[in-house]
Amino acid sequence: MPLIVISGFPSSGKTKRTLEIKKFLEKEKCKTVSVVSENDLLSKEKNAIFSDSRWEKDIRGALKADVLRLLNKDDVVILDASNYIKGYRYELYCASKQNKTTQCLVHCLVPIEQAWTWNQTRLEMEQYTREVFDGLVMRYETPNSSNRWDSPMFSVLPEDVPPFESLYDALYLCKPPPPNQSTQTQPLSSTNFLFELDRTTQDVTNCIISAQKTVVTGDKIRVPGVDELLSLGRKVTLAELTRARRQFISYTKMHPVEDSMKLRSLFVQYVNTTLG
Ligand SMILES: *[C@@H]1O[C@H](CO)[C@@H](O)[C@H](O)[C@H]1NC(C)=O
Ligand SMILES: *[C@@H]1O[C@H](CO)[C@@H](O)[C@H](O)[C@H]1NC(C)=O
Ligand SMILES: *[C@@H]1O[C@H](CO)[C@@H](O)[C@H](O)[C@H]1NC(C)=O
Ligand SMILES: *[C@@H]1O[C@H](CO)[C@@H](O)[C@H](O)[C@H]1NC(C)=O
Ligand SMILES: CC(=O)N[C@H]1CO[C@H](CO)[C@@H](O)[C@@H]1O
Repeated sequence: MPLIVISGFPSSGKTKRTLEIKKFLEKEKCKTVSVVSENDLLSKEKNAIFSDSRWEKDIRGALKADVLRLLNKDDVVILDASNYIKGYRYELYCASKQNKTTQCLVHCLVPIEQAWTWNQTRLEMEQYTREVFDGLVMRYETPNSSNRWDSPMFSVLPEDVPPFESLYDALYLCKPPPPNQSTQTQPLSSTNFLFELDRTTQDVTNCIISAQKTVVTGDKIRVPGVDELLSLGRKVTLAELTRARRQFISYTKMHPVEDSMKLRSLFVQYVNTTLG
């Protein structure tokens, strides 16, 4: 009866996690597991669907109906979809509550560029266009375990093994996840930090690229939110910025800074020094 809601960016490994969890519950816990998958409904038309809010809404409705139908049975239901809308996750929560089943959320957390890279390695007809991908990332309402409908929440990073036993406990023993998740999954602050890091650096990159289109080459560039001016002295390419961004991200992951304004300014300084 329990419901597992998967959530994450496009191409963030949701289906992979779904299959891992399914296998664990079937093999180790002798449960029957049904998967309701967005992929089955999106088929080859995902780009068209995610560009059409009404069509998208129909798909969400169909997925929810499938989940509700299965929730009545005595098995685990995993909803493998982006589930990016907060209100939608709330509706699912209300439905499972009404059906007196437990629920938990598995958040597949990957940096945006990694998700995009993963999506690039698939068959062409299965790929998202950049526009649709970016739109989905932008609309993504990040789950927050402080919301009762997003809780208990398990964040799984690409290199993590999903916390199978904790998941099982949360669903069947109604035990909340242990407070010390840090050994299995990243603590919430790091979770948010990765997002901040990804977004902030992407935003700065975009600012620089668009500023370069309007200023005279060599002029200083003002990045909103940063006092000091960026002085590159030449036109830098997107490839250079992307490389700098990747280096900055891997460095900063090891040396987290929680304040996003500070991150912004550090990244601008980094670009200033490495590309200027
Ligand atoms: C992109 O992501 C979708 C949804 O996760 C997946 O079905 C598709 O195979 C992926 N293709 C890429 C390009 O990853
Ligand atoms: C999560 O929700 C809590 C309470 O509403 C809020 O204080 C916190 O900032 C939120 N976290 C994020 C990352 O939005
Ligand atoms: C949680 O982790 C901290 C630091 O690793 C440790 O000191 C503490 O004892 C742990 N708490 C529990 C309940 O395991
Ligand atoms: C960039 O470097 C120049 C000198 O090379 C300096 O004047 C400027 O303040 C620096 N800007 C930032 C944002 O660090
Ligand atoms: C068995 C059971 O209670 N099923 C209910 C689950 O929730 C949906 C919608 O919330 C109801 O329509 C079902 O009757």
